[in-house]
Amino acid sequence: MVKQADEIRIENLQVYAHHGVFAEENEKGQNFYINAVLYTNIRKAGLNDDLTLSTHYGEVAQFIHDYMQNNTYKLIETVAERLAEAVLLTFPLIQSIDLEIRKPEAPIPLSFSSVSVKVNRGWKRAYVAAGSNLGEKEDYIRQAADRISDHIKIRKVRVSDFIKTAPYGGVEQPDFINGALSFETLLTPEELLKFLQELEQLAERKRKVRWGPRTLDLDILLYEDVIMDQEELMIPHPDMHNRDFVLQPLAQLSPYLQHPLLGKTIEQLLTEVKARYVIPD
Ligand code: A4P
Ligand code: MG
Repeated sequence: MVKQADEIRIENLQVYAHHGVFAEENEKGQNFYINAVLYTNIRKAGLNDDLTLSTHYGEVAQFIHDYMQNNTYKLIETVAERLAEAVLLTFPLIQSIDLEIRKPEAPIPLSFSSVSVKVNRGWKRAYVAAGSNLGEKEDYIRQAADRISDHIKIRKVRVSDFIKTAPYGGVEQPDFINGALSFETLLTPEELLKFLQELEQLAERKRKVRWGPRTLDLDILLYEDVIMDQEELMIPHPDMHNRDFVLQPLAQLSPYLQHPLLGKTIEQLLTEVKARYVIPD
């Protein structure tokens, strides 16, 4: 994904609102001050002098103001989290946001100028592999792709062609249908895994399959340049570079995408895997 380096800034926006842990704060209210940096691309708007090609800072400021007044939370952490998400879902040209919520009148019986929280949130690009070797294989993958597209925190979904592949890994089982997806998401890697596992459960439950080949396997291949090494979630997927049934559909979507650990493009990795399959005369 192209990193958006341009910024639109809103500084010290004052909002009288009712967030706080204490009942008195919720009843009486107090002043909050908001700093927001909106990361976006303003070149087209700048060259054409056209506001419709950018994000109207007045609308964003009003949105932040109204959101803070129309909702009441105990924690400014929650204000920051929910508000950042609401801004990103409402203004599509904003790729990410730094959002700081300051509370200079917080009920602390000490001398201080302000307390605050600051978050950075944004749309992240993720790549997912899909496989099925039971029942209406293609339907399972197609249905999962539809559910992924329908998720409110997922956008710009691209789906590869589906390919028929021989089983890999030594277990004797039916042929697979495989495909790949790319999208942008506000979900963290852990949240994305949980969502994909729910989709797997949904596919399996329908068929009441207790064991045997899987109706649906959804694996996270890549998530931005994130490298994670936990048993329940490894990113990049540890075996993706050895699997032509993963690399081929992925290369169709993003041939020049780089594997963040191996430093090679998907196309290069696919060429290498294919070369290994060539049987010498
Ligand atoms: N897990 C760790 N990292 C990840 C990640 N990046 N994405 C953990 C998803 N899950 C990840 O997965 C087991 C555990 O891996 C999860 O609890 C998760 O926390 P699973 O899908 O529940 O179980 P599984 O399917 O037995 O494991 P896995 O690793 O998905 O299986 P494989 O290795 O992908 O094997 N041949 C062809 N031609 N096409 C295929 O699609 N698929 C398999 C499945 C075998 N042969 C195949 C194909
Ligand atoms: Mg899996």
